[in-house]
Amino acid sequence: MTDDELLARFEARIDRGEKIEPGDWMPERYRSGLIRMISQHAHSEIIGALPEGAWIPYAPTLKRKMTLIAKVQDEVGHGQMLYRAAETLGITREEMIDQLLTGKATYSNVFNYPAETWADVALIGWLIDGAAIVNQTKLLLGSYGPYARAMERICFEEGFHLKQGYDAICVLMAGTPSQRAMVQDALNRWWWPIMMFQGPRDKDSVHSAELLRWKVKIKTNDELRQEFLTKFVPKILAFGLVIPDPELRFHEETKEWTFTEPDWDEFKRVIRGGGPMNKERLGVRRLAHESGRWVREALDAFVREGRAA
Ligand code: BYC
Repeated sequence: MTDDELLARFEARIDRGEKIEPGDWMPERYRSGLIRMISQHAHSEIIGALPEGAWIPYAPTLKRKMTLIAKVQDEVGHGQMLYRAAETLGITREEMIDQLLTGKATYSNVFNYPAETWADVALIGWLIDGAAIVNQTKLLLGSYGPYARAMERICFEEGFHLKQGYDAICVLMAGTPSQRAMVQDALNRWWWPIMMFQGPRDKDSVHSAELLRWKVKIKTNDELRQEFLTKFVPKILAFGLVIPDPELRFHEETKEWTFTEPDWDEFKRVIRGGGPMNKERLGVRRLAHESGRWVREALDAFVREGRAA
């Protein structure tokens, strides 16, 4: 078959809703686009464990500590599942980790900001995991089998993350005035990074057109942002919290939100390494990677000797 015929057959399979599996023919740009997106997603899970992970020793109660440990462990597990899904496309885990540690690969903008108080931890669990669920429940309908299947497990666990974050917010909002003020302060700082979480505006999105055509993405960045607002703004307001955007408005006629655009120059700076916490986050990962070197070397030696025996 010619390349054009192979492409037509590949696209027809996607149109019929079939999953593409690792050994199947796929266009090179489908493969490389998936590697970029899945590995970036994996890095986000691994780095995303850090802001909350740092709060484990300071969790206010034993129950919160146990819950947070479980959540952070889940996030790292998501990273491992996603690295495994990306490996089926012909890249090794070592290559992906090297890209992360050398700053060649990027990860979600939101994890380059500090988690200053316990309310930040609660808010991350509620709204960042909430935004992630909006995104990931679409990705599980995606065309690449291993990524879509990893998403099933991940979405299931994200549901628990969201509930524990919401529960922590409920407790703080039913608490003292200073606890409520702490949540408001966290919301003021996290609102704009969260508004950027679903990616740049559709008109500035580089990869969307191709990824949508091949059903790697199911919704556009703007559609996901709208869905997040529809789901969460009423809940945020129901707590009596104030969203730090005076322009935020829902329009009944169009069923759409209008809002102040976040600072997209800041977004670009942050994802390219210029955020307040980029250096620290990567520094922690590099240290962890170095500390684990002896384990990797011991395992390699074990496998080599096992083969030789
Ligand atoms: N942050 O063409 P576009 C979690 C980049 S972790 C950083 O629209 P695309 C959690 C984009 O890569 C789950 N960079 O891209 C963990 C591209 O740059 P490059 C995180 C971003 O791929 C622990 C450029 O901007 N979720 O939930 O079509 C604790 C142009 O963008 C971001 C995922 O990873 C961003 N926010 O669409 C708690 C979901 N947005 O690569 C929670 C999987 C865009 O050309 N990923 N960029 O240099 C996706 O769904 C899509 O990749 C995106 C972006 C919607 C994020």
